[in-house]
Amino acid sequence: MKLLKKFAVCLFGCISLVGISHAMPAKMGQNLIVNGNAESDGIGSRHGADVIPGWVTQQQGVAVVAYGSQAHLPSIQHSQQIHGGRQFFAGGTMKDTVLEQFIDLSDYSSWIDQGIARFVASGWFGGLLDKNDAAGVSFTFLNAQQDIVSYRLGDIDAFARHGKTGFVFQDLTELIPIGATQLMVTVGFNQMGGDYNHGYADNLFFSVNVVPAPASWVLVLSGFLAAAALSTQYRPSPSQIKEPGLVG
Ligand SMILES: [Ca+2]
Repeated sequence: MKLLKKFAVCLFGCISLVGISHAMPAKMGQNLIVNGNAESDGIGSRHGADVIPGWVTQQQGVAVVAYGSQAHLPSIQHSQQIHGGRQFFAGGTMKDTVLEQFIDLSDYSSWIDQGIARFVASGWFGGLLDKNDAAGVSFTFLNAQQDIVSYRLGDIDAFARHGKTGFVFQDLTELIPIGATQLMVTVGFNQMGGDYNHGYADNLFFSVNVVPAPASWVLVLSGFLAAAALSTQYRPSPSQIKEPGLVG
């Protein structure tokens, strides 16, 4: 009888939580960055693109480059290591270039304003051999008063890449500041020398989740010890990647 009672309580809890999850925005947990993977057009050139879907290109210098398009650039093998698809972003022909994108967070206000919304941000950041050109991304949260809280990933220099051409993964999970209504995503490419900006970026990712993740709650209530594993299904951390996007 006791067991039946416990089961009924658990079932009620699960049904309630499923009900909550249904009320959540459809994109909860999904990547909200448009064209964060540089795959939304077929440019694939070393030169700057006039238009990159999803992004405002402040100096029109940022290039969408095809993996393996030139011998010294990141290869198809690099792409296979990081699931990079056909193309990546490069700083291009301008010394310092920027991509910018705004993401509306108002669909998530109920959770953000309770302090229970967290974000997961990640990306692959790279460069060429011993050149210190680097790309980094700032995630800047804005509220109605334009007060800002900012986080940054990337800026991987040649030392961090062991002097190899390729990409290094970085990720970050934090609570979204209470009151945030908008996110500004700014990708900066900084050239340190030479005649081409070899700061690279690919697979830029930003998602919103609730703390703790509803799926984990259901599993905990159901008594499954696997809950912890499921709730950390986001992305591998750098320490889990043996050779993070760097080929010989
Ligand atoms: Ca890509």
